[in-house]
Amino acid sequence: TSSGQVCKLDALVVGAGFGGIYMLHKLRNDMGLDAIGLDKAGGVGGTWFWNKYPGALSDTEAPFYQYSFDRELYEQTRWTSKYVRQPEILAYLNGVVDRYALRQHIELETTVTAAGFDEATATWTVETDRGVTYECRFLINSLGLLSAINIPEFPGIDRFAGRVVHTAAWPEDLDVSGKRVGVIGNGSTGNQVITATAPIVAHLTSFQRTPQYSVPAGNRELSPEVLQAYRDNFEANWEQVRNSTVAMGFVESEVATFSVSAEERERIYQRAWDEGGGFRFMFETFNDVATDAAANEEAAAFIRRKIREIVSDPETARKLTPHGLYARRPLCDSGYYETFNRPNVSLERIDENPITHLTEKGVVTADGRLHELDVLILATGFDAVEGNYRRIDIRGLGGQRLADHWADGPSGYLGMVTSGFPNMFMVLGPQGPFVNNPPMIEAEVDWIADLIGHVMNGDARWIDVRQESESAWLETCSEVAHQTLFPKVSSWIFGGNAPGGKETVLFFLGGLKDFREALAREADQGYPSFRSDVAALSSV
Ligand code: FAD
Ligand code: NA7
Repeated sequence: TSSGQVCKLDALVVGAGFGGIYMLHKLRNDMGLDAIGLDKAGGVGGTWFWNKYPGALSDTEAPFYQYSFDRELYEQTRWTSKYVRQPEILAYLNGVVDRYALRQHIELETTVTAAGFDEATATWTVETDRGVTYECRFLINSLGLLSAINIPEFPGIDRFAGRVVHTAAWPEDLDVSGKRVGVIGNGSTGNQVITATAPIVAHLTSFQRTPQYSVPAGNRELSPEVLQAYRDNFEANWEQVRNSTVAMGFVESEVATFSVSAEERERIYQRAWDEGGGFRFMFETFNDVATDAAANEEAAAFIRRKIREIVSDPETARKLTPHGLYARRPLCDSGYYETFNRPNVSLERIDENPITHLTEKGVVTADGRLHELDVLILATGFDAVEGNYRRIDIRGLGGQRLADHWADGPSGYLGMVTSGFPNMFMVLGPQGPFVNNPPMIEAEVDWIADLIGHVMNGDARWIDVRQESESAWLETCSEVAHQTLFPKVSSWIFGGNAPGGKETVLFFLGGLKDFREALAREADQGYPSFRSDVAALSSV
């Protein structure tokens, strides 16, 4: 395709990560549609193409951080460790693209800049930075929920003579060995990059704004016997995943924290600590850690005691110790707190002593100290869920802009469609479930494909979700969220972490089982939440 060209298609899939790849496979290979994929990246893989920082690792366990729609593919996949390292996931997704002959149907280094819907022709016209225009009936955005990078403003950052890198745009040529490195941010990513780089750099300074609760990942090699057991139990395991809450491949606890003795609690926390895994610690120990403040405090206090035991310098331990609720995405690590016992690692609490500016030589904090650096790593996260949508000029019925429709915050019925934008779908859009992503992506893509099939088999040219259904779903998501402790703590789960963003309900926190039931209800009843260009969808 060359500049000025107009390319006509049945469907266009934007984004070539876990979501976009499966969507494209579904549309092309199962439904026989003329569909292509686009991605602004130089390769497929989405998250796993971009996040090449040292230490990048899944925090879903390997057997469940993959697709389940093709058993043969599952049987062939040979993960080497309990959590999967970024290069292995990237290789896996490249393998998937080749297995289903999708590569020649994905245009890379192509950014979608605008998309507008024409009611008269029921066509989306999609503009790209390459000057190529795509015209399609169905537009499926799979733009990623943790993809639009967040770069906060630090005065003088342009003057800094060293390198500034964001973890999610990690340059392949960057080797931090022997360098003086600063890391801003200590979320899941900061935790990983700090732990992985500390042993190889000359000096590492962690600029920490908020201390975090983290438990060991317990990462270990997966033996052929263990992998075989997962293959042998394929059906039962995935059935369990799809009918669970966080869909992580373990059985969530049904035991309340205070229903057992203090000794028994300690034993259960310790067992989870030894087994490893952040989601396990939060959801496999007791059923109320994420919902009851007193139960949450018991789990948090256990982690705080561990920090005091692990970190030898009491002042460093104090700086690393979080207070308050344990209610962000639960972290796990490969020796994060231990890293601060290293002589070449220092910790600056920038809540107590903020960064004022950068000079040519490094970062200056409020106490006047200059922290000289060769490389500054921004592990400052993402403009979650909505970020990439806001970067495209999307216009629906009557020329309405998505930015205006989402003026009070992003909204998506069942996380996948938004009113006034007919025949447009979102994979992992706003108010989808907050769970392990591959099984939820499969649930969403299958549902979108079914709905597209339903429209194609009928008389309607387009379908559009009713505003009242979208509003009701948002209300449900808000109610469910407020039954948990998550909204009481600021984090990307509720947005507002990126400049200009505001806190809003971005997820359905009711789990995958309930979400899948909502999808099935909508489809089984003939899509009552939708209207179409003919009177009602049920008449198509
Ligand atoms: P992505 O993989 O983010 O792909 C979206 C793609 O859209 C990107 O390649 C982007 O370039 C492209 N794109 C965006 N806008 C445009 C545009 N305008 N034009 C063209 N292309 C565009 N989830 C889990 O469930 N378990 C984990 O253990 C886990 N670990 C993670 C670790 C890290 C470091 C990160 C960052 C995320 C992790 N996630 C994890 C979340 C992860 O993003 C999802 O699991 C999954 O990879 C999302 O796939 P996706 O296809 O929806 O989006
Ligand atoms: P997160 O979890 O959003 O973490 C971002 C980190 O960056 C966190 O420590 C922030 O501190 C810090 N941050 C952000 N902005 C600033 C500014 N302006 N100044 C100082 N520090 C700042 O992103 P991650 O990439 O770690 O993880 C996101 C998800 O991706 C993760 O859950 C995995 O699923 C993969 P704060 O805590 O806000 O004070």
